[in-house]
Amino acid sequence: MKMIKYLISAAAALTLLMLSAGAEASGFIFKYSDDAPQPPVFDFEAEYFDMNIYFTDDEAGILRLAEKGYIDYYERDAEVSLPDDPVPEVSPAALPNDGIRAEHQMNYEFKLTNALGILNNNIAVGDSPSLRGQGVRVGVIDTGIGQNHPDINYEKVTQYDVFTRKAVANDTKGHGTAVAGVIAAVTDNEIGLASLAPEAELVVVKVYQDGVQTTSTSNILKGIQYAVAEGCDVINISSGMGEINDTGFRSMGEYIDKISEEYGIIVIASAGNHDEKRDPDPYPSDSELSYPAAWENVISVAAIDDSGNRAWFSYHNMEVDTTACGLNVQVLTRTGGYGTNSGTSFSAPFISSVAALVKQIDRSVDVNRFRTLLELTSVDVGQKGKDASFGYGIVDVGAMIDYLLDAANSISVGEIQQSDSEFSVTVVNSANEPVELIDSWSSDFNGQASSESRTVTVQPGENVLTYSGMGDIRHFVWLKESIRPLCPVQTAKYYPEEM
Ligand SMILES: [Ca+2]
Ligand SMILES: [Ca+2]
Repeated sequence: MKMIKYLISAAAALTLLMLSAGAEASGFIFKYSDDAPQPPVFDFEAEYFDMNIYFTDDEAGILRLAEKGYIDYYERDAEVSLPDDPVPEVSPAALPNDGIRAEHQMNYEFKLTNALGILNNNIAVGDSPSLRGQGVRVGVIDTGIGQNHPDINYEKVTQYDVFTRKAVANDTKGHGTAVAGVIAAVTDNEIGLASLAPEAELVVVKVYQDGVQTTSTSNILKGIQYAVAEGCDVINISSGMGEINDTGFRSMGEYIDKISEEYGIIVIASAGNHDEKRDPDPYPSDSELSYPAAWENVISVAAIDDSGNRAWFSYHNMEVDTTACGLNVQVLTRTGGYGTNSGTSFSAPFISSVAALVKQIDRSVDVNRFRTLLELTSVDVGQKGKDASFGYGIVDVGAMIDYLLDAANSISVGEIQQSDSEFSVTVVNSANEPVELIDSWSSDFNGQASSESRTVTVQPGENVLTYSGMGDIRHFVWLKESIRPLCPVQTAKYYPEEM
């Protein structure tokens, strides 16, 4: 298990802060103690985030709180950057501005014929006409989005700029537009690019200021929090930082832990890029880490080239979970055209689009289960098993979707059995992993109705679910937060003789 230990207590941090030169960003993030007097009234200006985390420029103010023992920790707001793109965006005129289509997009062509099958065959799931990310919200914490692109469906885009606090996130760099297009470019509209999740709703949060190439941990944190408030199921962060000690990452990391564990949000980030060309050694020693990608509750996405080798720039370390094409990725440009970009910034959003499809099928899939799905269904390449270059391997979207649908089909529910006033059903889980179900019972005895709905985890094999009651009994099971019911309603009657 990956663990980052924070050894910096509030008191020790004082020393470290004085010693450290610090990064470009200014200000401090601090965690007001849950045990301290509430609500906090500060004698300095502080901006509330969430989880009792605040931002302020006033270090002296923090020190006063620290002396009273009111804060758990504080940390310097630090610089976060877009990974350096190893290949700059080419002129849009160098590429056709229409008809690029899926067959020229390496992420579809390479080992992903099943993905193309999904695009072309519109697999029906429940009430949804097809599996294209309908009803799923994907946060894009980036540089914003171009405001006039024919391959973006703006009706499905929510925008926010953390600097202006307005609902327009105009992209002046191009990075965010490229990332957004990989996830959800309009598909089957005869122009430009295709994507896996064109019906997903994007929540594009601009966390980079115009004319500045870097941002700060507090801005990324604000972006994540906005995406969470907007109900995102998946959050893509194609940014990173190399060091997390005394960098303001603790609060971000703890927040990511909270949203992944409590809300089931899947956070996906770029593994990071080298800034100088190296030979793509297939079995390299570990490279640096980039955060948040290397954080345990984040899916770290590396990059392959068009031959399936590790892209020369891609970070390789044991925190890498998966990989996708990141060399010469066809992207949307902020000015409304098309171009190519390279970098893990553009492989990560492909995995975010995959996660959107997974969430469409089963909302209960969290980061741990998504990682398990990657392990179970990816095409293993490179060293056998999970490795530093490819993680669990190259995603096979079709196999993952099939696996998920099979998991839904793996549940069979027996008829209601009765013994005295207790009822039971036997649920058989023929998958090889536990499945979460909503187990609902109701009874109606001479007009007195009662019902119970509970979440149960059914282990592989036979599981017996029991309930007490009498009268007309009804029972049914749903895959948790899924659009797929698992069985018809079962009914039974129990009216004791003596009543
Ligand atoms: Ca298109
Ligand atoms: Ca491998």
